[in-house]
Amino acid sequence: MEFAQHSAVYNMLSLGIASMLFTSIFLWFGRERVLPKYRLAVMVSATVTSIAAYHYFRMFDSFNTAYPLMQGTPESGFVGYNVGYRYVDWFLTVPLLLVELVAVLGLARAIQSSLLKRLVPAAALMIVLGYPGDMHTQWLGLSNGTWGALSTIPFLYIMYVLFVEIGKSLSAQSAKVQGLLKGARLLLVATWGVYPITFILAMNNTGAPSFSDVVSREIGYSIADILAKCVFGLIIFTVARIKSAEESKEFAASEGH
Ligand SMILES: *C/C=C(C)/C=C/C=C(C)/C=C/C1=C(C)CCCC1(C)C
Repeated sequence: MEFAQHSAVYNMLSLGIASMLFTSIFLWFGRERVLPKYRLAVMVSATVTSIAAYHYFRMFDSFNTAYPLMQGTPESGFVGYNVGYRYVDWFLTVPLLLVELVAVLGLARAIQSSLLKRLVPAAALMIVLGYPGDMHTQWLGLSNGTWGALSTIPFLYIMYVLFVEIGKSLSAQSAKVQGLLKGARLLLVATWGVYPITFILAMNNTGAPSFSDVVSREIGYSIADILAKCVFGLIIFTVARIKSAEESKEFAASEGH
């Protein structure tokens, strides 16, 4: 690995730690500044970035052990970089991101649970099926591309539920909230779309990923993570605050609206 490649991944993972950690702290402190009914959405957002902050520390460590710097030159260490941290992170955080989106909508309980019963298992399945592809082990004799294609099935199902099913509930929201939620949904689709593209760019059906595969994959996933977890979480927080002010005059007055 070249020094520039090493620095790019090193700095990206470091930015990941800073973004996840400080968004978590902000959201944990901010949770009191919304009505109680929206607190769950904010706390789930904070949980997502906290889980990710932990895993970014692990990835940073794993990367430095896999490619230690010897007198300024990156060498290959005795153990490989463990992409498993990302997948364990996603297995926990991707279903929770969908929970935070559904929670902030403030829908009737029955609709909320029917949406989550479909979204959460689909999200978990998408991550589980993607892992063997990014591990590059040709598990069960299937190529990385085949695992990626299998993972795309639940991915498309999630997109369908977000657009068609959640789209129906948007008309019940105020114009201001509708605009923000449409923005949040667009951000979700645009950033979640970066993951399969990154997967394809680093997909190497002939064995272990090359250095440049590792570099493009780590940079792609890290940028997408910061947008899909931190920026998305801050939009959810803003939606929760606007809805709180719309629904309670006392809250609006106490927050100086
Ligand atoms: C915070 C982490 C997030 C939002 C991760 C999202 C991950 C995906 C949408 C991954 C999707 C994949 C495919 C659709 C096919 C190839 C394999 C994956 C797992 C990269």
